[in-house]
Amino acid sequence: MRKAILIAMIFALAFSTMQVYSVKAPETLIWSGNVYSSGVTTTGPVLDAFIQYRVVAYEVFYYSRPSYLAADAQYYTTDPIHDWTWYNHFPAPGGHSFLQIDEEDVDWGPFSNGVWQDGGHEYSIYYEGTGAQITFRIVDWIDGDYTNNSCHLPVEIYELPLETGYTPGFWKHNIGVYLGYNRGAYSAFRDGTKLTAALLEMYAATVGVTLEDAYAAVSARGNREGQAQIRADMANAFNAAAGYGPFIDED
Ligand SMILES: [Ca+2]
Repeated sequence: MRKAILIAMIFALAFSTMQVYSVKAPETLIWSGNVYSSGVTTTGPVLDAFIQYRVVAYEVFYYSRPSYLAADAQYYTTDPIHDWTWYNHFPAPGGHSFLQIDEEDVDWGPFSNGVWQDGGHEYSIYYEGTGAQITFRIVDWIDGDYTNNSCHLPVEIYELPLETGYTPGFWKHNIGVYLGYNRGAYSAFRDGTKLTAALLEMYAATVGVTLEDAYAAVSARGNREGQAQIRADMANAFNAAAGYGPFIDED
């Protein structure tokens, strides 16, 4: 009898451990590269359209090597210190970022100071693929002179865990394909399973909406809070119906 209880406990423990483990599925590193302060473009891999990835930028470069004046993905210092720990910092001028993606500025978030081993000057964003190669470049917003620059920023791209949900843009595209609003093909989930009309009909039935109404919700226009919430709520209702968690909403 005791043995039976012990076995039951072991099974219960194993099951609960598995459950916890499945929630903490890891991200997968799919690419790493360097972006040089010479201003040349670094081309990364093709990233699937409407699929979120995490992009991480590390370290610092010199926007004026002779003076040891450094910048990272988003911030720069005017203190000529040859060190990871800066005594002052300013955001890139004009709302820009030093490290751009697809030739556009990125909001890399709050300042991060200190040695790279402790995560200093490390920045991370979620990026939705476009079906094209992602590109990176450093823009020197300080003196515009690339001949006095030195060093590079390492960059990494991670695929998100399989249970992560999909964005309003993903559902808008695929429901749009179903309704004939978009030319183009159905997307695949991260595990490679391709969406179909039958799957979309099943998700809509589970959510309790028509695909026309779902489309209207995920494409709710405007940037006001209420409309973003409508888009997010409908996307996450479809995510749940498809067996996924919520998408990562950075707003
Ligand atoms: Ca420079």
